[in-house]
Amino acid sequence: KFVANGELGVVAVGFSGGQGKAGVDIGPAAMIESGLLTKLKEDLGYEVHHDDTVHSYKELTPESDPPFRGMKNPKTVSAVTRKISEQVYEHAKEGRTVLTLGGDHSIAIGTISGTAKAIRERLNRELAVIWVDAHTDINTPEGSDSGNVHGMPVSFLTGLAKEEREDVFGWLKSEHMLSLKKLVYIGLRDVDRFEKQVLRDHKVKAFSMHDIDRHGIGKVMEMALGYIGTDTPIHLSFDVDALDPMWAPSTGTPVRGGLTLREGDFIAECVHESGSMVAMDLVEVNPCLDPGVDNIGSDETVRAGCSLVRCGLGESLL
Ligand code: NNH
Ligand code: MN
Ligand code: MN
Ligand code: MN
Repeated sequence: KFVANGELGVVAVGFSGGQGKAGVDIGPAAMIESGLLTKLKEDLGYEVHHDDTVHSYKELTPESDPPFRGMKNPKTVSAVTRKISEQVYEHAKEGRTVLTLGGDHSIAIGTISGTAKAIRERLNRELAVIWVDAHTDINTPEGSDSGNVHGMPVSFLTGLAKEEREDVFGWLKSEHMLSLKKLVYIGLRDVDRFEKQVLRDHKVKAFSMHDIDRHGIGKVMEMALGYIGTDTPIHLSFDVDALDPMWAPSTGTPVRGGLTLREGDFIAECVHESGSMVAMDLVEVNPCLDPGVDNIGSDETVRAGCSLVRCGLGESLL
């Protein structure tokens, strides 16, 4: 068993190019300023490895980046996720648990590819991914209605979408990839028609809000972790929009009828408790989108994001 060594690698990604709304790039700073990393050190006892930087990757922005195969900012998102992949890999190869704070969900192309590569090299194992989200983010460029790459990361990571061009995700090699059989979704409620067909064609394991209502979150987590098995490293990719907008209103695409904060925390706790979690992403916190007054919506969303991270890293253990 791959035991956690008490070391945590943190990558803070201030990036919003995978979608159209400004502000998701300040999500990580908001979570860090609210004291998240200090808590992880002082209360949870992690040895935190962080470069004290919220990376914006501005130096990687190409001069011109017109749409390609319908994708918006293709070269920018490719270059940024390639860099994130290396950063995450460098942490993971040392046996550190890796926490990535986003940023929009396109950054998972980097985080998951970096973890997958390190886990193959270090443990000779394939990675499993638990993707907690209102959305499946499995559009191919041609299947996407929006052209936003944050709706496509899973298709590139699983090889459903392929592109030869090195500067448009062609850098993704087999060692970076994830099997569609090792993917589990939780919290779905806004899945595009094209994506539903992909889930059916490939029999992807998915627990929608309907399944959570039917079975309860306890049973759903039992089934999700049972499907993955006890001997497979897990990357938890948590989109804050999985939570109901009541708890996380400040996000780019809020969808009503979502998880309570407690259900979200419980998911993260169960993944932690499995002892198999090797990495976690917390993405799509956008403090600039606030439907409330006096920043109440963004404060609550940041608070919820921090809570999910702490639960994933073991806060609730007695
Ligand atoms: N499915 C839509 C798209 O591809 C929306 C994706 N938006 C998200 N995903 N926030 O988590 O554009
Ligand atoms: Mn960093
Ligand atoms: Mn997402
Ligand atoms: Mn989403």
